[in-house]
Amino acid sequence: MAHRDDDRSRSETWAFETRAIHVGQDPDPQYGAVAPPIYQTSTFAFESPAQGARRFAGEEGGYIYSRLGNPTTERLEQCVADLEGGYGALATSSGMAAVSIVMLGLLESGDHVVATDCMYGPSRLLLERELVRFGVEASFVDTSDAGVVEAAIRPNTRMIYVETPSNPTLKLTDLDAMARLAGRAGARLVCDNTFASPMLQRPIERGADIALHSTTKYINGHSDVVGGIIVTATAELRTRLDRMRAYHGGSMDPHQSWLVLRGLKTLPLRVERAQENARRLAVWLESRPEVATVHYPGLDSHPQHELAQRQMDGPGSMISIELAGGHEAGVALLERVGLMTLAVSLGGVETLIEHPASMTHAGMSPEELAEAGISPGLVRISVGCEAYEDLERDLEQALAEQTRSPSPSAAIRR
Ligand code: LCS
Repeated sequence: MAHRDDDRSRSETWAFETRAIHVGQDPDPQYGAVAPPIYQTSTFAFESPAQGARRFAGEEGGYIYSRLGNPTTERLEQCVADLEGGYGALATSSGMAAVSIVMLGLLESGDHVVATDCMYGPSRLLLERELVRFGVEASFVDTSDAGVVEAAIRPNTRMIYVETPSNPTLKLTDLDAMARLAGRAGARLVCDNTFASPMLQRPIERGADIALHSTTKYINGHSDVVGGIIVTATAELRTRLDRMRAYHGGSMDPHQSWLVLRGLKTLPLRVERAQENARRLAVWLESRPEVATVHYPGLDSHPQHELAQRQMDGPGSMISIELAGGHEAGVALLERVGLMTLAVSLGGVETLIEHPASMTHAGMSPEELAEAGISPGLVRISVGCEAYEDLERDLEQALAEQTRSPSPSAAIRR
């Protein structure tokens, strides 16, 4: 099962890099295959009717049906739970399945949630436009200010939901402060840890009840799988969300799990390389006259640089910039980059660039976007693992071109 076992005691002496490669990834006991087998099956045979009955009654371990559990998926769950310092994990068919299983599994009619105002658009819309139909209320506030969160807490607040660093503004939320507030309020602290990955931030070690991810991003890292994972601090939470995952139906499938497990082995290498590129690119961008603001927690100019150093093991590889020329200049940049790919998503080995207000966060109203600090000219870059010089050269030519002539689409509009 995907929780602490004998493997765990061995892993406690291992560094993060070693655990990413070995926890849950012992050679296959049947043939010694070093790469874990993909148990590509929907269902598992019982030896007898009595055994089937015992498994359904929970009196005997073993597998029943892949929506409920699968050996390949459990290897991934064991590894990510270990990397996050959690009790156990539940892999899901997408990051949004992880978000919705956590919300559906833990919230009841009459409950109130305090959530980060600037977070991945659909996570916010799920609370704001859908769960409201079931009597769940949410306040979206600037969770980077603990005082604001404290003031938003009501007697019926049952969850503090944070995304740190936030998508796409790279604002940070102080997890120690949130854990204290949640503890006092009798609420659960849930952290979407997608932007940091367990390599750079482990919310459960800071008192969160749940850390969740879109494994589509850094954990898999190759832009070839959509997936998610929920890590719980306790056995009780894992049991509760395991039940909700069974009803919700958003379990990760074995082939998806195998691919994510393969990507996970190189998480430390990829994160280090991409972060090094991002650090250099952020400094370079800050020096450019075409760029008005660079949002990157690794810069001294980031308002929460000190918190980033305290709470994270590195600032990561997501950068947002606002161009001096506003929206039009942002669009022109997107049109002129060559190496960087114009696409949503993030956390892959290739550098991606997008425009949040019209793409990832398009479901939010202009007022909500303004409140969340997502300006019309904000451009988000997921820095990848290419050679740094090639990335700088690509942005250099796209920005230089901008000062020479207006954007082709701006010309068309005129
Ligand atoms: N949480 C965060 C912080 C995300 O960035 C995303 C997806 C999700 C959850 C949902 O995960 P999914 O279901 O897509 O696996 N973020 C995306 C983005 O910024 N661009 O495209 C998807």
